[in-house]
Amino acid sequence: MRLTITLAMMATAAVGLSQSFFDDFNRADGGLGPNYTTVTGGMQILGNEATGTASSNGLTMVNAGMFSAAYTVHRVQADIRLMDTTSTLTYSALALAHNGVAAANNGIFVKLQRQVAGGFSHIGIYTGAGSSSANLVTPGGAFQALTTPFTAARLTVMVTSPTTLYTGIDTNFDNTDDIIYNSTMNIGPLVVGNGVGLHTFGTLSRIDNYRATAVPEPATLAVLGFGALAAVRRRRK
Ligand SMILES: [Ca+2]
Ligand SMILES: [Ca+2]
Repeated sequence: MRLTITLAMMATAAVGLSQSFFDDFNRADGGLGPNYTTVTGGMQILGNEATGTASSNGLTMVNAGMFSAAYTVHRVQADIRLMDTTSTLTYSALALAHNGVAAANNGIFVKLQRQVAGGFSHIGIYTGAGSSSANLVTPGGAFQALTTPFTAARLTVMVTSPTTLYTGIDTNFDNTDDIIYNSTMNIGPLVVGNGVGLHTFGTLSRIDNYRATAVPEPATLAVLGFGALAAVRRRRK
């Protein structure tokens, strides 16, 4: 009886409660500041936007302390854009459900990449700090061409069920996603966590208005709890 009451109270408490971390990067050029931790590579502020420090893969995480311990960060969103339309390789990436480990099969890492001249031409729905994985399956492939390239968009990456990852691209900033991918996560082999992050390959892609949203959501907690258990098991080995 006590369990039933407790669960009901939790469900009630969950309604309407969420936490957000937001950064518009509107401050002096230089480091991202104390809210971030570099895992590999590096990020900087340039012209009130976030961008990479080098043309290399990488991962920078938002510090875990930005969210209450019992909350699950289930959604990350940002505006991304290109500085020009040349063919130079560059990308902007958002990390979600991440444990801060850069190797393949750790966390989610979604990037929009300029592979050919004209605009963001490809999407990579990856793990770690940009690795393809058989444990994160997207129809059309982990790395695929976009039908219509664009130079700016709002990218949303969200855990929508214990096994499903949603990626939405809003190419005209009207808050309706115009390109959508639903990926299947094979949690267990894919080790997830409760972290979010970002990365840009080179300085020709930018990230702005970065927002991560956390909720006390049982379904999502189950996903991340499983990942945490897997991480503990891995450490014990
Ligand atoms: Ca800004
Ligand atoms: Ca739209």
